[in-house]
Amino acid sequence: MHELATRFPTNPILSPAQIKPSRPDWAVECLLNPGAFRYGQRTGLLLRVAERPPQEAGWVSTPVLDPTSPDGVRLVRYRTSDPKLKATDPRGFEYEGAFYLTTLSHLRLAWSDDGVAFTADAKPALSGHGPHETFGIEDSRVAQIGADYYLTYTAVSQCGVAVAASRTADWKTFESLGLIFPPHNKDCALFEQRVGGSYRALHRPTGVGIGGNYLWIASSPDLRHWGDHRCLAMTRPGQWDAQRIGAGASPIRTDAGWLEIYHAADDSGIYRLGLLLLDLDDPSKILARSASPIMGPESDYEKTGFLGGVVFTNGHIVDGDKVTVYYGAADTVVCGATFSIAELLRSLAAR
Ligand code: MAN
Repeated sequence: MHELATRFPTNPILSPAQIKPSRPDWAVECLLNPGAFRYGQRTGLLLRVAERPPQEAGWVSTPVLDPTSPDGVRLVRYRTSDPKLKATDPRGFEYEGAFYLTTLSHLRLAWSDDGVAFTADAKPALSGHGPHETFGIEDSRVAQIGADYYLTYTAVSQCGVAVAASRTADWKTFESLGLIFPPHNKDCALFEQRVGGSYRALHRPTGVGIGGNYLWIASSPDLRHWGDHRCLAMTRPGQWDAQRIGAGASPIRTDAGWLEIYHAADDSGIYRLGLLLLDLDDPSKILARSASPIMGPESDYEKTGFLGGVVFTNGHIVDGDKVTVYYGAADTVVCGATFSIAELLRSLAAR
């Protein structure tokens, strides 16, 4: 792999220990996958904060939002020795056919004057609400469209994994736009301007049986109702993007086309980043795709953690030729890296 990333020397830039839990009896287990945006002179990150009660030996316990409980939360708790418990992935478990996440995530703002040193707010900006977010909300993408910021994020519940959207103009009040893609769907990135008169979104529906974890593109007249669905890119057997692929943040408009930084897992579950170049006038056409990743887990903080071997991005800031990618490393800490857009485009042309 030819690495094109320049990592921040100060990585990781934010870790769980720097974040105040949303309840005093919980611990922040993972800090990951931030959306990124500019607001005035500052850079903002919308972090995913994954929490749970401190774990006791011999038990697995996870919080689930439940409006019928007195404090709005129910604790799901099983003995690790229970033969009905199936727990092989640190991110989730299954009990008698019902699936759960091991942590409950909310979205938290962090602010910076230089894009490198960030201070996180003490309280969540957005938490799960309603029946489709009882297992929390995750991995926000932030698109600036006109004067508004549109947030798309994963809404998880027993009903499935879906894409929810919200809108804000001031980062203080958020208007919910509800679910824009039903289960199973995630990794939704909006284009920040209309193409051919309509809004566009990249998203990742997952097929059971026939189909897979493929990247799709859709169109909308109003950013709420989506149609004209097309399968854009599939996984590639045997390659670094064999198991699943999904969009990162909003595609970057360049003279050569829309440049999308996407994530992919290989057959052993290692997450890396690569590129798609889409036609400017018809982004359902792929002009080029990375033969090899532009970045993968290399540093210790990317190789070991809650889920080692993960580099995952859903937020970046573009400044001339420079794109600063904010990413989750090992699903545990938040990091930054920069790329030259010209160099990224050259890596596609060099094939
Ligand atoms: C999924 C999501 C992400 C996570 C990666 C790697 O794609 O749960 O939030 O970062 O897996 O674990």
